[in-house]
Amino acid sequence: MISRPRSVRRPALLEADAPSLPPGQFPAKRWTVLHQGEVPPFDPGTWSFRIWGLVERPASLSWAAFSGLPQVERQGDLHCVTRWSKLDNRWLGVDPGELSRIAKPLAECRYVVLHGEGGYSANLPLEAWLSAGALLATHHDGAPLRPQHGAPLRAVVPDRYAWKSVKWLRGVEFLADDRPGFWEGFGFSNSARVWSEERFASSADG
Ligand SMILES: Nc1nc2c(c(=O)[nH]1)N[C@H]1C(S)=C(S)[C@@H](COP(=O)(O)O)O[C@H]1N2
Ligand SMILES: [Mo]
Repeated sequence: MISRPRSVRRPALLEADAPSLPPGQFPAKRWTVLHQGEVPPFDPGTWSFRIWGLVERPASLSWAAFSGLPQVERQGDLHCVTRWSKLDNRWLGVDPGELSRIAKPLAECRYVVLHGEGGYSANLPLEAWLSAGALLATHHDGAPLRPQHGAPLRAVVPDRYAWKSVKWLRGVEFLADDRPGFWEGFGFSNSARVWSEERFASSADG
């Protein structure tokens, strides 16, 4: 699969305003809230984070244990397929590689499925999950995530459309073969790369 180059023709004014704007997106003035269903409650006493599938050591971490993992700060934009982009975010959270260090994915593992509260999910190649600035975020711009934005934990995958940035993240499943998540099963792109505008499913989708 060949991605289109990053430079895309767009009006000079827009480019100056938002140098990190992918094709077909506009910068949101406010941070939109977008999701299926209700905002789930968070109880730190019963919350757990599961790592399972094709791993040597499946794990279930309490909120206390998860909070003890090393944290990193990372910039990353959210690009919704409905065309708004939330730019200039400073996230704090856990590097996805940390989960691999804990659970040790087997050699044949090639994909992950990110599982949110209540059955929402999104799939990614393992490679994409472990690179490109992805993060398991607990904080945004210096403050804990707000409930409607995924507290206590959300995925941030800046170079894929934001439906892959699963809010209320409760686990990661490691797989040998790809398996579509929630929107990928509804005609949206499986790969969902933002910079090559992979919005909808097509034969070139991978
Ligand atoms: N659990 C869950 N995560 C989700 C969604 C959802 O419906 N459920 N919607 C996705 C979509 S389509 C977008 S655009 C972003 C929006 O994130 P925000 O509400 O923090 O802006 O969340 C993503 N993560
Ligand atoms: Mo979205």
